[in-house]
Amino acid sequence: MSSARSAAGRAASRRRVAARFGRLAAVVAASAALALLPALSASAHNYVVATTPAKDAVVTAQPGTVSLETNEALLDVEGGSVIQVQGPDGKYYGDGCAVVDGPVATTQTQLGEPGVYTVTWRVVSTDGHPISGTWAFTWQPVDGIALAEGSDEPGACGGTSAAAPGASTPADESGAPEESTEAASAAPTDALWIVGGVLLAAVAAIVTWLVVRRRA
Ligand SMILES: [Cu+2]
Repeated sequence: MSSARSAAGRAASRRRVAARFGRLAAVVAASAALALLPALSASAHNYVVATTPAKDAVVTAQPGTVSLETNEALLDVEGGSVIQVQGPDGKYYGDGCAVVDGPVATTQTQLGEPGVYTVTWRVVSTDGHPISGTWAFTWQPVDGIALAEGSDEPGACGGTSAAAPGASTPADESGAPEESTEAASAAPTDALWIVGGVLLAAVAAIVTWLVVRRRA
């Protein structure tokens, strides 16, 4: 009778240990997730929330400007913001120079030959990393609108762009640091957050393992 009772007691004890282990595992998973959270937010880049003209829009009057808006304030870095407007004739309309105002980057442009225009942009994310992309809209000027002459050259600002149209990398959303000093100084910060998060998770896992092992 006493041996049966102690066997039952051992079984109950094992169940308690198992339950404790389950709770600990949950705590470890949660703390690992919390530790990794800053790393995730630190590596999140600005993303485009709106463009003018809108993607695939049909424009009938000279827009005067082309702009994009992101979710957060952009960094106004010398030479970091470029918006190139390229016509169906492959020519450039505007100098590619972009003015940053908070989350918005804007360039001046006068459109020429009707057709599909491609906007290629590069701006500097809040964390110092360049982000880039393209969108297109259709230019269907109504009669009587003055059309601009395009330029064969990308223009004063567009000429220095890493996001030049026709480049083999159309969009860099990966956050790969480019040559600007801002990018170079921001990259280690991201890496530190990630390494720190991983280390914290590892320490939490080791502590849990030691605690569970001692109780078992
Ligand atoms: Cu970044």
